[in-house]
Amino acid sequence: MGATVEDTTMDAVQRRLMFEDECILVDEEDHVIGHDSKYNCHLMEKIESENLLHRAFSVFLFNTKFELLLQQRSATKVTFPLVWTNTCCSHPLYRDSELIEENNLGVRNAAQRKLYDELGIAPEDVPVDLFVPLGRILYKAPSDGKWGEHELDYLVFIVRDVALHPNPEEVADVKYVSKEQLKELIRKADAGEDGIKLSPWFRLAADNFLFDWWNKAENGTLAEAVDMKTIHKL
Ligand code: DMA
Ligand code: MN
Repeated sequence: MGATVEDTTMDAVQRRLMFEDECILVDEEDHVIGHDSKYNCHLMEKIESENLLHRAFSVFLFNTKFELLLQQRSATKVTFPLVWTNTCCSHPLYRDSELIEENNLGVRNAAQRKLYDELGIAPEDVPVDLFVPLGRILYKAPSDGKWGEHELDYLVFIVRDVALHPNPEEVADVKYVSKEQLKELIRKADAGEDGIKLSPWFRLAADNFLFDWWNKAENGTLAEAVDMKTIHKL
């Protein structure tokens, strides 16, 4: 599909990524079946008419006090602008280094790349071996009428103290939260207080897995939570 008049209002940086980033298309069992532009993969019309599903990841980074780093997406993001979400979300791209399935290395390589792009976290601060992929969810979520997500999303934890240099093109704000502070944020989002909005994938992760996994990370039993066989259809 060609660009429409409306697309010319898209932020230039985000527009470039929409056409440069080539996402990995998968079936509902997460087998690679092809690739398509980030643009096409996020157009609701294409998602519905061609049933496009792409691979994604969501990183949850904790400091060593076990506070979770959240980001607020920038106002220029095409999908879900200004919503609060987990540390970093993006897509492994259709390139050799990010297609490696052994030990989910492709996803871990992509996570390291985007933590630098979005939050300026040095790759040596987040070695790929420290990422712990815990599970996969499959979900669909409209953003506005035109854009949305239909993803097979890898949920990945990492515990590290890092230096942050957020990229304003991507990130409007950041903050670390305790479990209690996150519960309060969720309450506010539900009540529509303070204009707080949470991303749909973060909400699904929080409702289904996050707090249990967070406890296990603190107790040193996170390995018990790993289930990379099931794909949770949420
Ligand atoms: C896409 O995130 C991934 C998920 C899990 C929603 P995004 O829109 O932030 O991607 P990108 O950072 O590549 O624009
Ligand atoms: Mn996506």
